[in-house]
Amino acid sequence: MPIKRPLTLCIIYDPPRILLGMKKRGFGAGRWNGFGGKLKEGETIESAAKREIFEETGITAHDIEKRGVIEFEFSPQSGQKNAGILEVHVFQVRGFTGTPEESEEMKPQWFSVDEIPYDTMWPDDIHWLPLFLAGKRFKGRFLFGEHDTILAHQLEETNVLP
Ligand code: 6U4
Repeated sequence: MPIKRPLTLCIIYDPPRILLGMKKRGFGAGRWNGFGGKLKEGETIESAAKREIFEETGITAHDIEKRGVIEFEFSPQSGQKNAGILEVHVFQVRGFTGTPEESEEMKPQWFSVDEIPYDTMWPDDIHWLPLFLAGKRFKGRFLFGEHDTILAHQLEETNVLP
């Protein structure tokens, strides 16, 4: 059984606008993404989420709510060796203070929800982000192949999140 690695992914949704970040380096570079990353030792998923939001945007999040959990698995053709299974915990940032500022890792930008740049996002986002924006809770699983193509996926609304 491959190991599961928890990651956070935080979406600052302040209707009708959404804050995304252009990832400048590392995993997912060149894509618009939410904010987040790995947990540091001793952190809860929530505290890691708030830390990453601050590090990547300069915003202080006061009120975050878990909205989804998505597992990402990489087939041998994907080229992501030893990635294991990424267990991504998706949060909505409801209350925050501060103004987004560019960091070493991310260039944040507000988008209207009508103009979400799905073409330059992870290919799974177009599946689950509409559920997120509609106020649903969800869980899912995506299998990636070569060039980050989705080979298979499951996605469902749920009220029970881990
Ligand atoms: P560091 O240590 O900062 O260099 P890095 O390899 O850049 O780490 P990290 O920790 O920033 O990665 O985490 C990756 C981020 O990408 C997390 O917020 C989760 C997010 N992510 C991973 N797979 C994703 C996917 N398929 N769709 C998506 N976000 C994804 O929308």
